[in-house]
Amino acid sequence: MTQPTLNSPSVAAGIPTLAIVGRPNVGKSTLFNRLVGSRRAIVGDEPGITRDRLYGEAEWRGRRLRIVDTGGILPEDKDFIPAEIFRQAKVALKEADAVVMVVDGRTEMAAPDIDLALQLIRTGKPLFLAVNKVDTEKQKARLGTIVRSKLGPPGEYAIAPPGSADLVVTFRNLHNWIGGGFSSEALAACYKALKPGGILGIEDHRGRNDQPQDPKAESGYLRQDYAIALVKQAGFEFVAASEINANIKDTKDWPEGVWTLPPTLALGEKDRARYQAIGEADNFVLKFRKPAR
Ligand SMILES: Nc1nc2c(ncn2[C@@H]2O[C@H](COP(=O)(O)OP(=O)(O)OP(=O)(O)O)[C@@H](O)[C@H]2O)c(=O)[nH]1
Ligand SMILES: [Mg+2]
Repeated sequence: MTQPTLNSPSVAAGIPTLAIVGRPNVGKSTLFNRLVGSRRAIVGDEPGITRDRLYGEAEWRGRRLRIVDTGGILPEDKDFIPAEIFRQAKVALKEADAVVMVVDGRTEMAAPDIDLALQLIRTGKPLFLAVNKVDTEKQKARLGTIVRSKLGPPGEYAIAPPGSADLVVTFRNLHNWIGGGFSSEALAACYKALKPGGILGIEDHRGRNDQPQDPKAESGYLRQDYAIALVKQAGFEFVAASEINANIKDTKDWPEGVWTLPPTLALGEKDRARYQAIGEADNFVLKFRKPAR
């Protein structure tokens, strides 16, 4: 049984909250109505129909959930989506325990989808992708088959059939692979999965280049030159580096390593405002290529 609640965050305190986000007009409110079991959210054909956050309650496999519908987020075009809608979606994200990103399965994935996905990944919250507007068998066939694979010890390194992938991207994982002692296996798995000429993208916390690299990367930071050398050792060519996720305010000498900074804020309330003002770590974004032959 589902029961709508008042449009207030305090009503359902203690119940896990699921936020529905995505670009305008992808069907967020339609999903909300389906989950909440009512027509409370207005659904419409023009983008920007939902302007406020809307709360409802649902039950899923015997557990109660609070669901939040939000207005569409379009990261690169703040003029098109009024600032208030963007702000409302951010509030919803902040209070969410998990996030569903809805996309329109009939349109190509575009840069704004990737930007939004990156922003959502950075929240560190469990993230689910919902591909909507797949109405016919023909459209279903276009999506292909989705196969989940595992990466990591013991022995699970076949992430995709050999030579099948055009692109492999990995965000803030390389330091974990190094810490876990399986970075060469993981990089070899990326190499193997890629087609000749395929691209590997790596983002991670950039360490100071005036200090030696800890071979376990326990602070979570990796020197950019160290990362490049490691990936080259796996057979890749270095193509380019981007400063898109750089942060000059990050001095990289924090008591709990990179996790001192948001989004983890490992010290809790201690100096929280200071760390929030610094923001997330200085991150490198590196592009590599598997040699064409
Ligand atoms: N064909 C098709 N249309 C759908 C589907 N789901 C939703 N729609 C339509 O898509 C349009 C947008 O749906 P909404 O639920 O209002 O989308 P939204 O993401 O909440 O949009 P905003 O609030 O404007 O950001 C409406 O006309 C819906 O009827 C679907 O699975 N298939
Ligand atoms: Mg809506």
